[in-house]
Amino acid sequence: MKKKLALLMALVLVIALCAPVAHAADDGSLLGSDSATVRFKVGTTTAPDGHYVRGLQAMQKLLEEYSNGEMTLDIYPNSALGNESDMMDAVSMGTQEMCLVSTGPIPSFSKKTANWGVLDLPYLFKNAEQAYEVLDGEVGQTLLDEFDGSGIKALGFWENGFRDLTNDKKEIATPADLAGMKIRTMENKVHMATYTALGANPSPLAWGEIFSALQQGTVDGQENPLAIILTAKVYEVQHYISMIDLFYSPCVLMINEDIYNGFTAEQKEAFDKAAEEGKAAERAISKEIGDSARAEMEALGVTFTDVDQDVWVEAVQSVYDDTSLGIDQDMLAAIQAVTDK
Ligand code: EAX
Repeated sequence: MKKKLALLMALVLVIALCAPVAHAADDGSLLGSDSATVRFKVGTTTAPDGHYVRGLQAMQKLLEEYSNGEMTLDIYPNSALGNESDMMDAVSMGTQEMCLVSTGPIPSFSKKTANWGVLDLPYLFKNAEQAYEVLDGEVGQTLLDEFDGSGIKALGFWENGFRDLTNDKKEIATPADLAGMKIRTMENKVHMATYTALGANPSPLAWGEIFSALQQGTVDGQENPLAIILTAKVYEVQHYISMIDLFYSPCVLMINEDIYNGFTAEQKEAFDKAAEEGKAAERAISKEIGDSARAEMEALGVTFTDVDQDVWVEAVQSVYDDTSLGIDQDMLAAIQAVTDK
């Protein structure tokens, strides 16, 4: 009997050792199973407990499952592989396999991707469902296809979220309260034009540089979805949050184009399926973190201000008329056909 039990325990141990297990490494990366032979380094600028990384972990698991353990992701959070525009360059050149980045740097990536600026317009979508309808539909596919031949295969729209405003000076309820304040924006000209229209002084910076800028007071505020503000601990240095929901911010999963085009039919099927289901998982996690973020930060002493968004919508209308921004009007009309329904 004892012998049988010992044998059983030995068997359980062997199975446990062979089972693919993802694990965290000393450098903060979240590596896939050791046994996988086809591995992709994927970078994000966001925190390990944030929605980008948890979504990628969901994809990591699915990819291992669908490829029967052959393929995996090695996830590098917190800008460990560089800022978003550097990672896009690295993926296009093949020195990094994958990244999950916000759309902020995309319009300045290439001539063809300049028309992505339409997605950066303020108050373009009223809710996430409208955004999903557009981004998962024809307009989204047209935008993703603009990457063809660039070295990057853009796979799909994951979620960053609606962007709200933080600062450490005072409650901000109207654009007038923002007058002259220095606000960190993404390195994106439509976002910068929007803050200029609101009367603020936009200061474009890569995400990795903003924490110290906020701490040292070289900028007064910044904007990001609540899920990012919470998981990146921005609330430690910014004690006021205004619920302006100014932009809906998607993020995009990217892989080096040669790697993607070199997949066998089976690898492509496994990868596409894991990426598509990873996207759905990530959007759900984004909602879950976002929904509880306000209460969590209120409990930590952050002051939230609900604003009359109509006043803000009105204040940014000039951005829609600014022809110097090169907004693709046909694409805007196609998006508004959905959002005006
Ligand atoms: O992609 O730069 C930003 O504000 C982004 O929201 C962040 O890096 C996540």
